[in-house]
Amino acid sequence: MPEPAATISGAAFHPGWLDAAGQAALVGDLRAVIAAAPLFAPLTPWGKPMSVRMTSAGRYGWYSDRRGYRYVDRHPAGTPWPPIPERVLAIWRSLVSLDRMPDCCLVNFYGDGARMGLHQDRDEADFGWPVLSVSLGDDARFRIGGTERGGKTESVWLRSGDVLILGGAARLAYHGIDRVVPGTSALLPRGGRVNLTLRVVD
Ligand code: MD6
Ligand code: FE
Repeated sequence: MPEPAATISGAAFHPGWLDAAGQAALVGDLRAVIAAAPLFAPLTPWGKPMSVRMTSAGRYGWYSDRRGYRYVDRHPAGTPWPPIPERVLAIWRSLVSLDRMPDCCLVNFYGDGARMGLHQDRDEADFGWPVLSVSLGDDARFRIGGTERGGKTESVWLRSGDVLILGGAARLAYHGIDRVVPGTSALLPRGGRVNLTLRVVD
């Protein structure tokens, strides 16, 4: 597997992994995913809608409501999640593995003012598999720390086309998005940011 250009708190950072044409093609694929499985704002376990709107592709989609965080096999409308686009799977094959494909591609959309608080990705069964993230659209400040809440953190700007992989000792690192800067990318005609995360679920 290719060496990352940098490591941030143990996460492998591949800035500019996708060129402009690759990013635009991916946006086209995601339009089809969102047409089949519209974005929605999950409720936190405390009953408040998240500022990030989400949907998923794959065998499982990530979901949250008052009953907590979990993976479900249907969109809230009752329809199956659409398949993960081949172009997305190709990124996983290049950077993670040929032996097992992800079960879920979570699609996060950040409009005006959306952010994501520090969290761990730990709803999956096997932490031996990394989580791979792809950034598209406006620049975002990503914050990452250790495996304990309240520890030291560092931040990195994620730009359109960047790939970041949380694996190994960083698999359970706390991380989040402090802010997204409007107008920093022309990829999405109405602005905003999309983040894809690929996960092996079970
Ligand atoms: C985001 N990313 O970039 C939020 N999770 O919008 C994540 O929550 C994330 O970047 C697991 C692994 C990589 C990530
Ligand atoms: Fe995460």
